[in-house]
Amino acid sequence: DAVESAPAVVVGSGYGGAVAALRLGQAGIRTLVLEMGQLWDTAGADGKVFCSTTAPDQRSMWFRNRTEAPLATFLWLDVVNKAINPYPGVLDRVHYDQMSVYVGRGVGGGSLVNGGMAVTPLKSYFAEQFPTVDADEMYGTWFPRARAMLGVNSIDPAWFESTEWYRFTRTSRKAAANAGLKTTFVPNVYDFGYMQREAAGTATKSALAGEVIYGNNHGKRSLDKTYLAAALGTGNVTIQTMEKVTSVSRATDGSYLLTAERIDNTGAVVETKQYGCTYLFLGGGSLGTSELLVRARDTGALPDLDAGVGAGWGTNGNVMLGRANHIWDTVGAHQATMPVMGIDDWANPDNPVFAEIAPLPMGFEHWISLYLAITKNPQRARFTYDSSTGAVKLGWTTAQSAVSAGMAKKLFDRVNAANLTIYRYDLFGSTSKVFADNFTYHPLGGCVLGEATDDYGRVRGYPNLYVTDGSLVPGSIGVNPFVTITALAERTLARVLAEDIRS
Ligand code: FAE
Repeated sequence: DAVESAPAVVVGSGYGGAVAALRLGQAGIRTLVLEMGQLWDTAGADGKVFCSTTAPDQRSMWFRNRTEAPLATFLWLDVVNKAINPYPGVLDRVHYDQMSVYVGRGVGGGSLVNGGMAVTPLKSYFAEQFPTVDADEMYGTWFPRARAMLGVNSIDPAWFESTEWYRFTRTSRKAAANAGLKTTFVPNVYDFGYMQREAAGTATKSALAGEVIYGNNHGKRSLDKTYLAAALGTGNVTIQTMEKVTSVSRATDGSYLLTAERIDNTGAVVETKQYGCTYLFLGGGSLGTSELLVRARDTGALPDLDAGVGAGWGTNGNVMLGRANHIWDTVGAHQATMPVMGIDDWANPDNPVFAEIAPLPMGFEHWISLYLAITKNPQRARFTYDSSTGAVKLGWTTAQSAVSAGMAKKLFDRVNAANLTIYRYDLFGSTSKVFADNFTYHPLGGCVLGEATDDYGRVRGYPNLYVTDGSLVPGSIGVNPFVTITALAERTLARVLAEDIRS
């Protein structure tokens, strides 16, 4: 087969991949981005690119017969999920033995489906997680650069206090305050000016129309509108879609070889392609990058990869839960899909938790306060290669999730006690399931910075091979992770361009 060559190849177009693509393109380096999902720029028969959470169709999920939303049931009824046709939809739920992981698929990766919360971690916790990284430089240079490039903005506090669309957040804030807990506004990449126009009826509704985990048609500054648009604008970057990289190896001259499978809308492999490059940047996310490298090491394709490849994986302590409010504490039939506030109890040494106040836009009053808690769960797991099936498995166990659930319970027992409220028992599929600790939105680790790589994301043992995504983060960062992933990628690219490529 013919090998298509480029000086640089980037695998994946999420945060890590997008930063690499832009900075390489700006440096004048011809760069090929390989993305397994599709480019989301074409409207369907309904005139929309993406479908909403309330009326999901084939665009919602990655090759499924049925949607798999995080909230499985309402009043124990199977009313949330819908039958759909298998199609390369935008949200995937990857099932491992005892943990499932939500990830975005498409040009922009997770930025297409996430809640847009753009949170910079506490400096002290960042320094704890990345002891070899200069935290002053991160907070002085790379975090500000990431926030500016991502288009981070904040909700107007006066509008927040008055709009019906955030009543659910104000109700949760009151419940937290009654328990003596601190809440804090969190910035977002959704354009709040646009959202105010949605509320005023002068712009097409998106965040105010239930759009989020299956994509936003308006208002969201996803990576295809920021980093990737700028990358394409350099004229040096090409993005190939619907191509999944399945293996990586090294040629005798030290260049890298990749195999990619191009699929069609049915998922059938229509072409197997070979790529060659001098510089290879892995941005397939914690799952994608870890899988490629673990397989490469354990099949002997890249035998010198460090034993740390595949290790240090965590869920960022994610747990989802709902509380039932009193009849007089309404949450509103109208809810914006972009979270703007969290309960910040991270400084509590006995039980550090940061819990985002999550929307549950069902179009009617349901009195539910929903939360996505980020707990400081110290448990970590490892990816392993199963030579009998060729699959890469994740060793995370139910018992490890229980640690997160226990921490979330400790915090929300306080909230319930202070408010004389109870949990919702009907949301996660079975009567005993109050804490949804069996999935995560925040897969982190598998190729941890300073362990499987050097302190800049250079993969140990393999010159010109770099990791730029969430697999660098050691399982926990205490807040929603994409600002950290972006800032670390900016730092890596600056260093690599100066020391390895330009010189
Ligand atoms: P990611 O964005 O996952 O990008 C990886 C890309 O690589 C994807 O486009 C894949 O399709 C592609 N890919 C993977 N493997 C291959 C392969 N072998 N060949 C070709 N392409 C491949 O990685 N984070 C926040 O900070 N704030 C939030 O509000 C927030 N909300 C979230 C809500 C949801 C529903 C989800 C799922 C996630 C949320 N996150 C949030 C997490 C955030 O989106 C995630 O940490 C980042 O997207 C991870 O960035 P990476 O660059 O690591």
